[in-house]
Amino acid sequence: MKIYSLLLICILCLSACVSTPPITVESLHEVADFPVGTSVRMNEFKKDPLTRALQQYHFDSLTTGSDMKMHKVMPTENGYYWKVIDEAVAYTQKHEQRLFGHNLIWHSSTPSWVVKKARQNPQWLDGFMKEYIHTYVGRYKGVVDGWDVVNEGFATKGAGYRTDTIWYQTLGPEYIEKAFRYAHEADPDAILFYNDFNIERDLEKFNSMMVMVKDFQARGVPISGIGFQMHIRMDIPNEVIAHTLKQAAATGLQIHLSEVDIIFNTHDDSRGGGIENHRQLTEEMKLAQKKKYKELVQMYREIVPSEQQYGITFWSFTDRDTWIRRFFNMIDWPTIYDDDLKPKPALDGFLDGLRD
Ligand code: 9MR
Repeated sequence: MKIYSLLLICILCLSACVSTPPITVESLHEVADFPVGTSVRMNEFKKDPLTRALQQYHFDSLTTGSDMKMHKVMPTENGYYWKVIDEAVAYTQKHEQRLFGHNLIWHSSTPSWVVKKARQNPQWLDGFMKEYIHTYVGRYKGVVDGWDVVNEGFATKGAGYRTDTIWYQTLGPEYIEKAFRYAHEADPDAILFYNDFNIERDLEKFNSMMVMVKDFQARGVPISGIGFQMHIRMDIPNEVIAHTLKQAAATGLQIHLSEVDIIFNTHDDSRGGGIENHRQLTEEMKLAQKKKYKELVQMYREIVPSEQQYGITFWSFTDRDTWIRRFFNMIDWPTIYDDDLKPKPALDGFLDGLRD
């Protein structure tokens, strides 16, 4: 009996040590004067004490990487699935973090039953969207701080709307405006974002988005922010990023860097479309990435007026968990923590950018 008790104590001590090693770097959100967040995948996250400890230490905002999308909220026509979202709410409330809602309408997370039904009966889609947004945003009114109302509504490359989506095909570009109006009706205080990728570097795409944003502002469509996903690459020129950030900030809207990571390799934005120019992360590359993170944070702080700084959110904060490897099927090291959950120079770069 004694031996067993001793063993149990040893195991408990060991697991306590493993789960909470001392964190020796400064806390990002404590140094920042705007919210700093990360995305997490709730099911893995809740079973991972070390990642949770780091998350609680560094961040005061949380986005779920997948759990709040339509294919998770309404996988079938039979009803809503709130369980994991409620867990995210409980977690953020317990740890005094902001919960960000990603996302309401996205071509890529529209469940197949919705596509099928809209094809059979186009009249149905608008009413469905209204009910979905009213129910969902209404349920988390005052709890979810802000929403990506429409995600990636513009074409992958160049000018114009994304047309390969049931929303555009059925309702025309007006689906975007409708989604904002429905979200605002459900929670008039929620901060409502249009969110997209490559808008910091593809000027045609950025300009298309800006035409829409300015039109919304002129007509009183309730948009409150622009989300730059900011999945960038080491060689994206700072001048281009600064230019787009400046134009976006001139709207007076909130600016969220909503899915930040910085890669070395290249890809063509399609699943499996990665090109591995780099197979190993050298010391030189780590330092270059540190500099790029610092410059990104500096640009955000210098260009976006403080009252418009909604915050910076990482899209996973460890190389172990990055979506880049899975989606593009290639190696890369885009984040601030390495595969062993050790801080990288990139983390110091981010802190330097916050301090300078
Ligand atoms: O990183 C997310 C991944 O875990 C999900 O499986 C995937 C589908 O829901 O979405 C990924 O996140 C995407 C985000 O929602 C929108 N911008 C691009 C992100 C990476 O694909």
